[in-house]
Amino acid sequence: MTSTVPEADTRGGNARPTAHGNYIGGAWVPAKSGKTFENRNPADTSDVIGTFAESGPEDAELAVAAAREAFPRWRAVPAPKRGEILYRAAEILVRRKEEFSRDMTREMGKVLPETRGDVQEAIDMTYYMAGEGRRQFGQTTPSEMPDKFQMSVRLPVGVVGAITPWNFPIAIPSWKIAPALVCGDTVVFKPATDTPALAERFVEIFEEAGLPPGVLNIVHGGGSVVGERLVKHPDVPLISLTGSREVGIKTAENGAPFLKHIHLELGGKNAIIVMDDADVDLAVDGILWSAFGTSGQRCTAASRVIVGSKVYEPLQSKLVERAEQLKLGYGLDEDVDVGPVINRSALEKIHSYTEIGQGEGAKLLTGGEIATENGLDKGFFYRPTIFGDVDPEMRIAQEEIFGPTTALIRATDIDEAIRAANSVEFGLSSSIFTRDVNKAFRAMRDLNTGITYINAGTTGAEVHLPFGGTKATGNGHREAGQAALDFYTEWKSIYVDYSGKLQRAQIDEFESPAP
Ligand code: UN1
Repeated sequence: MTSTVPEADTRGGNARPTAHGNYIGGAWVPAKSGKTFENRNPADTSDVIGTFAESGPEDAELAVAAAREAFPRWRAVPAPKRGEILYRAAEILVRRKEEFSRDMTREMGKVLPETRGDVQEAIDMTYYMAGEGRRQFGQTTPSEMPDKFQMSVRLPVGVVGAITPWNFPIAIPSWKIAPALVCGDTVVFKPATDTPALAERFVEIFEEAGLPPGVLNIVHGGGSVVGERLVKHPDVPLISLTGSREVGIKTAENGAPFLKHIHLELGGKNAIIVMDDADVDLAVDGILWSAFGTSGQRCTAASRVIVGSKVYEPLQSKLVERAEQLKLGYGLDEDVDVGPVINRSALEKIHSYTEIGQGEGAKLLTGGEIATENGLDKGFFYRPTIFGDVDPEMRIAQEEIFGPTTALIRATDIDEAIRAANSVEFGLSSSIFTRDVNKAFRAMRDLNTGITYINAGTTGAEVHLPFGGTKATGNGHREAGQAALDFYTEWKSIYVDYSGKLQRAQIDEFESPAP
C-alpha cells in the first residue's frame, strides 16, 4: 500500500507558490484588493498548489470592459483565421498533455488516466471547433419572388461569461471557450475556486497560440461575487454555466431582466438499467466506471442501478466484491483506482447521504465511511458505497450526491425499469444493458434524458455530439457538437432584392408565365 503522499510532492509539475493573478486585457494582474486565496491538494491538504487572486466585482468589471473592447476587432477576424488560432492552441495542449494531467490530479484528485482523458477531451474539442472556423454554415433558399436572393448567416453575439466547475477543470472550460472563440465572441472565464491552476494553464495556451489581448480573460474568485457580477452585467449577453440546480435557477433569475441568453448545465441522477438478459460482467464493469470514476463526482455519474429481478443477486455480489477491491489513494500513484473527493464540505455532504440512506431503511452493502487508514486522513477520501434494496422514491435515489455512492433498485420488467429511471427531476444521462434489440430501442425512445447509452455506462460523451439534459438538468440548450454553435451565435436572415423594383412579400402576386 503506497497511499501516503510525501509532503510537497512535486510530481504534479509546475507548482506556483506565488499569486499568478487574473488575466485581463492580455496581462496577468493581481486582484484590485490585493487579496488572494490558497488552493490545496485534496489528497494531502499539507500540499499547497498555490495562491490565486481573490477577485471582487471590480475585477470582473475590468475583465468585461477588456472583453467588450476586444469584441469588434475579434468578430472582424475571418472565422477560418480564428480557427487557426484554436488549432495552434490544440497543438500546444497535445504537447503539454502529460504535464497538465499531472497538475490536474494534484489539484483536484482524480486519477491520472482520468485527468489525461480530461485534457484529451479539451484537445478534441479545440480541434473540432478549429474546424468550425471553415464551416459555420447557414442556409440559402429560393425566394418566393423573382430576382431575389436570400440566406441566413451566423453572427457572434458579444461577451460570454463562462462559469465552470472543478470536476472537469479543462474539458468543461473547453466546451464553452472553444466554440465561443471560433464563433467570434469574447470571453470572461470564471473557473471554480477549487481548480484555479488548471484554468490558468488553459488560458496560457491561448495566449501562447496568439489570441489577441482581451479576447479571453480569466477572473478568479467566488461564484457569489465574480460569477454573480458577470450574470448581472449588462455588457455580458451570454452566460454559460455548469453547476448546481440552485445556482442555475439563481443565474436564470439574475439574467432575466437583461433577457440574456443563458445556457445551464446542471445536475444529474443517472441510472443504469440492467435487464435479465444482459451480460452481467460487462454491466458490472460499466457500473464501476460510471459510479466510482472521478469518485462519483461527474454530472453523468451512475448513482442508481436498476436491476432485473433474475440478475439482481449475482450482480449485487459481483459489484460489491469489485467495489471493495478498488484502491483509494493519491491519483498519481499508479495502483490507485479512486482518488479523493474535492474538499471537506463535499466529504461531509456525501457522508450525510449515507446516514440518510440508512435512516430511510436502505441496506448499506459496502462503504459508507470516510477512509482514514494509511495516510488517507491527510485528504478527503470516501469509500465506494453501495446501497441495496433501494426504493426509487428514497432521497438517496432522488437527490444528486456527487460522490462515490450508488443505489441498487429492483425492477421486474422493462416498463418498471424505465418508469423508475424517469422518476427523478434530472434528465442528463441513462444507460441500459440488454441483448434484446427491442428493449434497447424502447430505452432509446423512452428514457427521458439528453444522453442514452446502450451496453455502456452513463459516462463517456464525445465532443462532436450534443451534451446536455432534459428536465431540471438544464434549460434546453446543449453544448458540444453543432449544437454549441446555436448558443454562441445568433442567426441573421438576409434578403437581397436585385429586381430593381419594389416587391412586397405576401402582398404582390407572382404572375406565372402564360402557358
Ligand atoms: C460532467 O460530468 O460534468 O461523458 C461532464 C462524460 C464526460 C463529461 C462529463 N466526457 O462523463
